[in-house]
Amino acid sequence: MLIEQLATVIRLAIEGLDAERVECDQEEIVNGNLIIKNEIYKCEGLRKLHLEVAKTDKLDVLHCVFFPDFEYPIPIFGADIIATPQTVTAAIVDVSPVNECGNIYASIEPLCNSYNFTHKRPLPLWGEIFSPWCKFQRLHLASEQQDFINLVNNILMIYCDHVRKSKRDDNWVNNMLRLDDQIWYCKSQKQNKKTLAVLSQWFDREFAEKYINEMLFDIPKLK
Ligand code: BLA
Repeated sequence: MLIEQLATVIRLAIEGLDAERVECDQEEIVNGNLIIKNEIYKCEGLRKLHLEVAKTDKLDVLHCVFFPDFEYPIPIFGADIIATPQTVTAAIVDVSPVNECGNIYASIEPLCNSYNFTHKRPLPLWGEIFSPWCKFQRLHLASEQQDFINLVNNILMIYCDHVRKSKRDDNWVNNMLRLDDQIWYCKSQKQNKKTLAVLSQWFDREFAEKYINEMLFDIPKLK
């Protein structure tokens, strides 16, 4: 199944970064038919690598964001998959730019341009945080689901190489601009009403909002 296979691809990438697991309060949430599993890691260059897999009888979700340490010239990796028992209604992957994040797009652009999916979807307005090579589509065909797994794997190979090679930037202005870009990324993601809508079906509104603000898109702290 797509979500399990993607989770495996992401975990292998995390292992390749020698990331350290960080304990969190909500490693497993069970609520009736709903099971959510959260894994959080950190490594040099990334303040938080978050993989979440949520399963219900109606909807499966994979949510993943690698948030950089803003003192490193590293972009944000993000992926989100929404699947019903019938099909994959949304599959999105992107390496989202921040100020001065090196020349990673020289490799990301040709890779992403070599994949063409048949059921493309338009990004919402808040999606301006994504790079021009962001992929967002439905995946009805098994062959396209496999293509998507290969694409994510290839993107992560480029991204993780970039993380391993990145050195701390001692230019204060660059660091502050990257901090600002990451805050803007989180704020924009919070404009996605669909995340809150689904979480509010699973939990009460207060918990859903806290989960979005503290677990999914917490803002980096100034050091
Ligand atoms: C869309 N996100 C969605 C949808 C749902 C969720 C139900 C609508 C699916 C559809 O239109 O077919 C729900 N996503 C969740 C929930 C979680 C989640 C509940 O991650 C977590 C528990 N969203 C992200 C990340 C990205 C992202 C990291 O969390 C991208 C890197 C993107 N999700 C994203 C986008 C849409 C979406 C662009 C489409 C929004 C739209 O069409 O308006």
